[in-house]
Amino acid sequence: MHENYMRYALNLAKQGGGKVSPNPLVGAVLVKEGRIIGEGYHEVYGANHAEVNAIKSASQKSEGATLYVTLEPCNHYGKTPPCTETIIQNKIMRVVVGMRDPNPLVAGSGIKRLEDAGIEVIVGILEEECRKLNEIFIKYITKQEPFVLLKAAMTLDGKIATVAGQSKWITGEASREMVHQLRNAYSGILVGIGTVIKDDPLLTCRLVSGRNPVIIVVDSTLRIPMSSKIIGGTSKVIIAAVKEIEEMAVDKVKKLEELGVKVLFIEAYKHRVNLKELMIQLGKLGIDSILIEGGAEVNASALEAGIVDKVQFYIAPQIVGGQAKTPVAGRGIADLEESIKVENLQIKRIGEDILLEGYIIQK
Ligand code: AOF
Ligand code: ZN
Repeated sequence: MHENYMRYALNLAKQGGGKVSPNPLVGAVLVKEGRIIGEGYHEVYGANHAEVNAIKSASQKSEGATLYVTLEPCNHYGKTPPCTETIIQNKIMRVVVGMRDPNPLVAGSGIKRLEDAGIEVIVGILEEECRKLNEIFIKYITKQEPFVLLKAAMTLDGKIATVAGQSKWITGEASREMVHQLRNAYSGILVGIGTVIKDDPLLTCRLVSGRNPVIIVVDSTLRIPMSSKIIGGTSKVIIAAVKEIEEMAVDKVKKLEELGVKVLFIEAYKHRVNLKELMIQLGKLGIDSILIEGGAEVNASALEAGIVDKVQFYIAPQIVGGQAKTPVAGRGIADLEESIKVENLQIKRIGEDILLEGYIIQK
Protein backbone atom coordinates (compact mmCIF):
# COMPACT_ATOMS: atom_id res chain seq x y z
CA MET A 1 0.00 0.00 0.00
CA HIS A 2 2.76 2.45 0.97
CA GLU A 3 4.54 1.59 -2.25
CA ASN A 4 1.54 2.35 -4.43
CA TYR A 5 1.08 5.83 -2.99
CA MET A 6 4.82 6.45 -3.17
CA ARG A 7 4.83 5.43 -6.83
CA TYR A 8 2.01 7.88 -7.42
CA ALA A 9 4.07 10.60 -5.69
CA LEU A 10 7.11 9.71 -7.82
CA ASN A 11 5.09 10.14 -10.99
CA LEU A 12 3.90 13.52 -9.79
CA ALA A 13 7.49 14.53 -9.03
CA LYS A 14 8.55 13.75 -12.61
CA GLN A 15 6.22 16.44 -13.91
CA GLY A 16 8.68 19.04 -12.62
CA GLY A 17 11.38 17.68 -14.97
CA GLY A 18 13.39 20.44 -16.63
CA LYS A 19 11.83 23.18 -14.48
CA VAL A 20 13.20 22.89 -10.93
CA SER A 21 16.96 22.56 -11.32
CA PRO A 22 19.12 22.79 -9.26
CA ASN A 23 16.42 21.89 -6.76
CA PRO A 24 15.10 18.35 -6.40
CA LEU A 25 12.10 16.79 -8.14
CA VAL A 26 9.60 16.12 -5.36
CA GLY A 27 6.07 14.73 -5.32
CA ALA A 28 3.59 14.38 -2.46
CA VAL A 29 0.23 12.69 -1.92
CA LEU A 30 -2.13 13.16 0.99
CA VAL A 31 -4.22 10.12 1.91
CA LYS A 32 -7.10 9.89 4.40
CA GLU A 33 -9.25 6.87 5.13
CA GLY A 34 -7.91 5.08 2.07
CA ARG A 35 -8.59 7.94 -0.34
CA ILE A 36 -6.31 10.47 -1.99
CA ILE A 37 -7.48 13.88 -0.75
CA GLY A 38 -4.62 15.99 -2.08
CA GLU A 39 -1.57 15.87 -4.33
CA GLY A 40 1.21 18.15 -5.46
CA TYR A 41 4.73 18.41 -6.79
CA HIS A 42 7.53 20.90 -6.96
CA GLU A 43 6.53 22.68 -10.15
CA VAL A 44 9.04 25.45 -10.70
CA TYR A 45 12.38 26.41 -9.16
CA GLY A 46 11.87 28.64 -6.11
CA ALA A 47 8.12 27.98 -5.86
CA ASN A 48 6.18 26.02 -3.21
CA HIS A 49 7.52 22.68 -2.15
CA ALA A 50 5.59 19.54 -3.08
CA GLU A 51 4.28 18.96 0.47
CA VAL A 52 2.76 22.43 0.63
CA ASN A 53 1.11 22.02 -2.77
CA ALA A 54 -0.39 18.69 -1.68
CA ILE A 55 -1.73 20.10 1.58
CA LYS A 56 -3.10 23.22 -0.15
CA SER A 57 -4.91 21.12 -2.72
CA ALA A 58 -6.67 18.97 -0.10
CA SER A 59 -10.37 18.50 -0.70
CA GLN A 60 -10.97 18.09 3.03
CA LYS A 61 -9.18 18.74 6.35
CA SER A 62 -5.74 17.11 6.45
CA GLU A 63 -6.11 16.34 10.16
CA GLY A 64 -5.30 12.66 10.74
CA ALA A 65 -4.13 12.10 7.15
CA THR A 66 -0.97 10.38 5.93
CA LEU A 67 1.40 12.34 3.74
CA TYR A 68 3.52 10.44 1.22
CA VAL A 69 6.52 12.43 0.01
CA THR A 70 9.42 11.30 -2.17
CA LEU A 71 11.98 13.38 -0.23
CA GLU A 72 12.30 14.13 3.49
CA PRO A 73 10.40 17.36 4.26
CA CYS A 74 12.65 20.36 4.76
CA ASN A 75 13.15 21.95 8.15
CA HIS A 76 14.83 25.21 7.20
CA TYR A 77 13.84 28.67 6.06
CA GLY A 78 14.97 28.86 2.42
CA LYS A 79 12.98 30.41 -0.37
CA THR A 80 9.94 29.05 1.46
CA PRO A 81 9.22 28.35 5.17
CA PRO A 82 9.93 24.82 6.52
CA CYS A 83 7.49 22.17 5.29
CA THR A 84 7.73 20.48 8.68
CA GLU A 85 5.86 23.42 10.21
CA THR A 86 3.06 23.22 7.64
CA ILE A 87 2.76 19.47 8.27
CA ILE A 88 2.58 19.95 12.04
CA GLN A 89 0.09 22.82 11.83
CA ASN A 90 -2.19 20.78 9.61
CA LYS A 91 -2.22 17.94 12.17
CA ILE A 92 -1.01 15.31 9.74
CA MET A 93 -0.80 12.01 11.60
CA ARG A 94 1.83 10.14 9.65
CA VAL A 95 4.50 10.99 7.07
CA VAL A 96 5.90 8.35 4.72
CA VAL A 97 9.23 9.45 3.22
CA GLY A 98 10.95 8.01 0.14
CA MET A 99 14.48 9.07 1.04
CA ARG A 100 16.36 11.21 3.51
CA ASP A 101 17.31 14.63 2.15
CA PRO A 102 21.08 14.69 1.41
CA ASN A 103 21.01 18.50 1.62
CA PRO A 104 23.26 19.31 4.63
CA LEU A 105 20.66 21.95 5.59
CA VAL A 106 18.10 19.17 6.13
CA ALA A 107 19.87 15.76 6.47
CA GLY A 108 17.55 14.09 8.95
CA SER A 109 16.47 17.22 10.82
CA GLY A 110 13.10 17.21 9.05
CA ILE A 111 12.38 13.67 10.16
CA LYS A 112 13.47 14.46 13.71
CA ARG A 113 11.33 17.60 13.90
CA LEU A 114 8.24 15.63 12.82
CA GLU A 115 8.94 12.81 15.28
CA ASP A 116 9.48 15.31 18.09
CA ALA A 117 6.02 16.69 17.31
CA GLY A 118 4.55 13.20 17.80
CA ILE A 119 4.08 12.41 14.11
CA GLU A 120 4.77 8.85 12.99
CA VAL A 121 7.48 8.84 10.30
CA ILE A 122 8.29 5.92 8.01
CA VAL A 123 11.44 6.30 5.89
CA GLY A 124 12.74 4.42 2.85
CA ILE A 125 9.70 3.43 0.78
CA LEU A 126 10.79 2.96 -2.89
CA GLU A 127 14.06 4.52 -1.83
CA GLU A 128 16.00 3.27 -4.84
CA GLU A 129 13.55 4.86 -7.29
CA CYS A 130 13.53 8.09 -5.29
CA ARG A 131 17.33 8.22 -5.31
CA LYS A 132 17.45 7.56 -9.03
CA LEU A 133 14.94 10.30 -9.73
CA ASN A 134 17.17 12.77 -7.89
CA GLU A 135 20.61 11.45 -8.83
CA ILE A 136 21.54 14.90 -10.10
CA PHE A 137 20.39 16.68 -6.95
CA ILE A 138 22.16 14.19 -4.67
CA LYS A 139 25.52 14.72 -6.35
CA TYR A 140 25.24 18.49 -6.68
CA ILE A 141 24.00 19.25 -3.18
CA THR A 142 26.69 17.10 -1.55
CA LYS A 143 29.69 17.86 -3.83
CA GLN A 144 28.75 21.21 -5.45
CA GLU A 145 29.90 19.68 -8.74
CA PRO A 146 27.64 18.73 -11.64
CA PHE A 147 26.38 15.19 -12.17
CA VAL A 148 27.86 14.06 -15.48
CA LEU A 149 26.21 11.75 -18.00
CA LEU A 150 28.25 10.59 -20.97
CA LYS A 151 26.12 9.56 -23.92
CA ALA A 152 27.29 7.80 -27.06
CA ALA A 153 25.57 6.25 -30.07
CA MET A 154 27.15 3.44 -32.02
CA THR A 155 26.53 0.67 -34.51
CA LEU A 156 26.28 -2.97 -33.59
CA ASP A 157 29.99 -3.27 -34.41
CA GLY A 158 30.84 -0.40 -32.09
CA LYS A 159 31.46 2.47 -34.53
CA ILE A 160 30.25 6.05 -34.06
CA ALA A 161 30.59 6.89 -37.77
CA THR A 162 31.35 5.21 -41.08
CA VAL A 163 34.87 5.16 -42.56
CA ALA A 164 33.81 8.25 -44.52
CA GLY A 165 32.80 10.03 -41.32
CA GLN A 166 29.01 9.81 -41.74
CA SER A 167 27.16 9.67 -38.46
CA LYS A 168 23.68 10.89 -39.40
CA TRP A 169 21.92 8.83 -38.32
CA ILE A 170 23.23 5.82 -36.56
CA THR A 171 20.41 5.45 -34.06
CA GLY A 172 16.70 5.52 -34.80
CA GLU A 173 14.16 8.24 -34.19
CA ALA A 174 13.11 6.98 -30.76
CA SER A 175 16.69 7.21 -29.44
CA ARG A 176 17.12 10.69 -30.88
CA GLU A 177 13.91 11.76 -29.16
CA MET A 178 15.38 10.46 -25.88
CA VAL A 179 18.40 12.68 -26.41
CA HIS A 180 16.14 15.72 -26.61
CA GLN A 181 14.55 14.68 -23.33
CA LEU A 182 18.03 14.55 -21.83
CA ARG A 183 18.85 17.98 -23.21
CA ASN A 184 15.70 19.25 -21.52
CA ALA A 185 16.60 17.65 -18.19
CA TYR A 186 20.31 18.52 -18.06
CA SER A 187 21.54 22.05 -17.35
CA GLY A 188 24.60 21.83 -19.58
CA ILE A 189 25.73 19.99 -22.69
CA LEU A 190 29.45 19.54 -23.21
CA VAL A 191 31.24 19.02 -26.50
CA GLY A 192 34.79 19.26 -27.77
CA ILE A 193 35.90 21.93 -30.22
CA GLY A 194 36.43 19.16 -32.81
CA THR A 195 32.68 18.54 -32.93
CA VAL A 196 31.92 22.26 -33.25
CA ILE A 197 34.36 22.67 -36.15
CA LYS A 198 33.35 19.49 -37.95
CA ASP A 199 29.55 19.42 -37.48
CA ASP A 200 28.69 23.03 -36.56
CA PRO A 201 25.82 21.72 -34.40
CA LEU A 202 23.07 23.75 -32.68
CA LEU A 203 22.82 21.50 -29.60
CA THR A 204 19.37 22.78 -28.74
CA CYS A 205 16.46 20.87 -27.26
CA ARG A 206 13.86 20.33 -29.94
CA LEU A 207 10.97 19.31 -27.67
CA VAL A 208 7.89 21.49 -27.63
CA SER A 209 8.28 23.76 -24.55
CA GLY A 210 11.67 22.16 -23.92
CA ARG A 211 14.60 24.01 -22.42
CA ASN A 212 17.98 24.53 -24.07
CA PRO A 213 20.95 23.47 -21.98
CA VAL A 214 23.95 25.78 -21.63
CA ILE A 215 26.51 24.74 -24.23
CA ILE A 216 29.98 24.11 -22.85
CA VAL A 217 32.75 23.84 -25.43
CA VAL A 218 36.11 22.46 -24.38
CA ASP A 219 38.42 24.47 -26.61
CA SER A 220 41.91 24.56 -25.04
CA THR A 221 43.43 27.06 -27.49
CA LEU A 222 40.25 29.00 -28.32
CA ARG A 223 40.07 27.86 -31.92
CA ILE A 224 36.29 28.32 -32.17
CA PRO A 225 35.26 29.90 -35.51
CA MET A 226 33.32 33.11 -34.94
CA SER A 227 30.89 31.88 -37.61
CA SER A 228 29.84 28.81 -35.54
CA LYS A 229 26.06 28.48 -35.31
CA ILE A 230 26.13 28.27 -31.50
CA ILE A 231 27.67 31.76 -31.26
CA GLY A 232 24.93 34.36 -31.15
CA GLY A 233 22.33 31.57 -31.19
CA THR A 234 19.53 30.92 -28.72
CA SER A 235 21.57 28.94 -26.16
CA LYS A 236 23.97 30.30 -23.57
CA VAL A 237 27.53 29.34 -24.42
CA ILE A 238 30.54 28.82 -22.17
CA ILE A 239 33.94 28.13 -23.70
CA ALA A 240 36.66 26.55 -21.59
CA ALA A 241 40.24 27.26 -22.64
CA VAL A 242 43.57 26.83 -20.84
CA LYS A 243 44.99 29.58 -18.62
CA GLU A 244 48.26 29.42 -20.57
CA ILE A 245 46.70 31.23 -23.54
CA GLU A 246 44.74 33.88 -21.63
CA GLU A 247 47.05 36.79 -22.48
CA MET A 248 47.25 35.94 -26.16
CA ALA A 249 43.52 35.60 -26.50
CA VAL A 250 42.39 39.03 -25.25
CA ASP A 251 41.01 40.25 -28.57
CA LYS A 252 39.10 37.09 -29.37
CA VAL A 253 37.66 36.94 -25.86
CA LYS A 254 36.41 40.49 -26.24
CA LYS A 255 34.65 39.62 -29.49
CA LEU A 256 33.13 36.49 -27.99
CA GLU A 257 31.94 38.32 -24.90
CA GLU A 258 30.28 40.96 -27.04
CA LEU A 259 28.24 38.14 -28.53
CA GLY A 260 27.23 36.90 -25.08
CA VAL A 261 29.71 34.02 -24.84
CA LYS A 262 31.44 33.41 -21.52
CA VAL A 263 35.07 32.30 -21.65
CA LEU A 264 36.57 30.43 -18.71
CA PHE A 265 40.32 30.03 -18.44
CA ILE A 266 41.04 26.81 -16.60
CA GLU A 267 44.29 25.41 -15.20
CA ALA A 268 45.83 23.14 -17.80
CA TYR A 269 46.48 19.45 -17.43
CA LYS A 270 49.08 18.40 -20.03
CA HIS A 271 48.28 21.61 -21.97
CA ARG A 272 44.57 20.75 -22.16
CA VAL A 273 41.66 21.93 -20.05
CA ASN A 274 41.67 20.17 -16.68
CA LEU A 275 38.15 18.78 -16.77
CA LYS A 276 37.98 18.18 -13.03
CA GLU A 277 38.73 21.85 -12.42
CA LEU A 278 36.21 22.81 -15.11
CA MET A 279 33.51 20.86 -13.25
CA ILE A 280 34.30 22.76 -10.05
CA GLN A 281 33.99 26.07 -11.90
CA LEU A 282 30.73 25.06 -13.60
CA GLY A 283 29.35 23.94 -10.25
CA LYS A 284 30.07 27.43 -8.91
CA LEU A 285 28.07 28.85 -11.82
CA GLY A 286 25.04 26.83 -10.67
CA ILE A 287 25.27 24.12 -13.32
CA ASP A 288 24.10 20.95 -11.57
CA SER A 289 24.22 18.50 -14.46
CA ILE A 290 26.09 17.96 -17.70
CA LEU A 291 25.40 15.80 -20.67
CA ILE A 292 28.53 14.93 -22.63
CA GLU A 293 27.73 14.51 -26.31
CA GLY A 294 31.32 14.78 -27.06
CA GLY A 295 32.94 12.72 -29.68
CA ALA A 296 35.58 10.10 -29.06
CA GLU A 297 38.37 12.35 -27.77
CA VAL A 298 36.29 14.31 -25.29
CA ASN A 299 34.71 11.06 -24.09
CA ALA A 300 38.15 9.61 -23.42
CA SER A 301 39.36 12.73 -21.60
CA ALA A 302 36.22 12.88 -19.46
CA LEU A 303 36.50 9.24 -18.46
CA GLU A 304 40.20 9.60 -17.78
CA ALA A 305 39.63 12.71 -15.66
CA GLY A 306 37.15 10.78 -13.51
CA ILE A 307 34.34 13.30 -13.95
CA VAL A 308 31.75 10.89 -15.42
CA ASP A 309 29.01 9.55 -13.12
CA LYS A 310 26.80 7.72 -15.58
CA VAL A 311 27.07 6.37 -19.11
CA GLN A 312 24.50 5.67 -21.78
CA PHE A 313 25.42 3.70 -24.89
CA TYR A 314 22.77 3.58 -27.60
CA ILE A 315 23.40 0.66 -29.91
CA ALA A 316 21.76 0.59 -33.34
CA PRO A 317 21.18 -2.50 -35.50
CA GLN A 318 23.59 -1.53 -38.28
CA ILE A 319 27.12 -2.74 -39.10
CA VAL A 320 29.67 -0.55 -40.92
CA GLY A 321 33.11 -2.11 -40.29
CA GLY A 322 36.49 -0.66 -41.22
CA GLN A 323 38.81 1.61 -39.29
CA ALA A 324 35.95 3.89 -38.25
CA LYS A 325 35.86 5.75 -34.95
CA THR A 326 34.64 4.11 -31.74
CA PRO A 327 32.97 5.95 -28.81
CA VAL A 328 36.08 6.30 -26.66
CA ALA A 329 39.46 7.21 -28.20
CA GLY A 330 42.44 8.51 -26.22
CA ARG A 331 45.51 6.43 -25.51
CA GLY A 332 43.45 3.51 -24.25
CA ILE A 333 44.02 1.31 -21.24
CA ALA A 334 46.46 -1.57 -21.75
CA ASP A 335 45.72 -3.56 -18.64
CA LEU A 336 42.20 -4.95 -18.28
CA GLU A 337 42.48 -4.67 -14.52
CA GLU A 338 42.77 -0.92 -14.99
CA SER A 339 39.64 -0.63 -17.15
CA ILE A 340 36.86 1.75 -16.18
CA LYS A 341 34.17 -0.35 -14.54
CA VAL A 342 30.44 0.22 -14.76
CA GLU A 343 27.89 -1.00 -12.22
CA ASN A 344 24.11 -1.40 -12.13
CA LEU A 345 24.08 -1.90 -15.86
CA GLN A 346 20.56 -1.81 -17.29
CA ILE A 347 19.29 -2.75 -20.72
CA LYS A 348 16.37 -0.92 -22.33
CA ARG A 349 14.78 -1.22 -25.70
CA ILE A 350 14.38 2.14 -27.47
CA GLY A 351 12.54 1.59 -30.74
CA GLU A 352 14.86 -0.57 -32.87
CA ASP A 353 17.88 0.33 -30.74
CA ILE A 354 19.18 -0.91 -27.43
CA LEU A 355 20.24 1.38 -24.62
CA LEU A 356 22.83 0.22 -22.12
CA GLU A 357 23.15 2.47 -19.10
CA GLY A 358 25.11 2.24 -15.91
CA TYR A 359 27.14 4.08 -13.28
CA ILE A 360 30.90 4.49 -13.26
CA ILE A 361 32.65 2.99 -10.27
CA GLN A 362 34.99 5.78 -9.16
CA LYS A 363 38.51 4.62 -8.39
C1 AOF B 1 12.36 21.92 -3.33
N1 AOF B 1 11.11 21.43 -3.59
O1 AOF B 1 9.35 20.18 -3.09
C2 AOF B 1 11.18 20.14 -1.62
C3 AOF B 1 12.49 20.64 -1.35
O2 AOF B 1 15.55 26.95 -1.56
P1 AOF B 1 14.31 26.33 -1.05
O3 AOF B 1 13.73 27.02 0.11
O4 AOF B 1 13.30 26.09 -2.14
O5 AOF B 1 14.73 24.91 -0.46
C4 AOF B 1 15.31 23.97 -1.28
C5 AOF B 1 15.63 22.73 -0.47
O6 AOF B 1 14.48 22.24 0.17
C6 AOF B 1 16.09 21.61 -1.35
O7 AOF B 1 17.47 21.66 -1.55
C7 AOF B 1 15.70 20.37 -0.57
O8 AOF B 1 16.72 20.06 0.35
C8 AOF B 1 14.47 20.81 0.22
N2 AOF B 1 13.19 20.24 -0.27
N3 AOF B 1 13.02 21.52 -2.25
O9 AOF B 1 12.87 22.72 -4.10
C9 AOF B 1 10.50 20.57 -2.79
N4 AOF B 1 10.56 19.30 -0.79
ZN1 ZN C 1 10.06 21.99 2.01
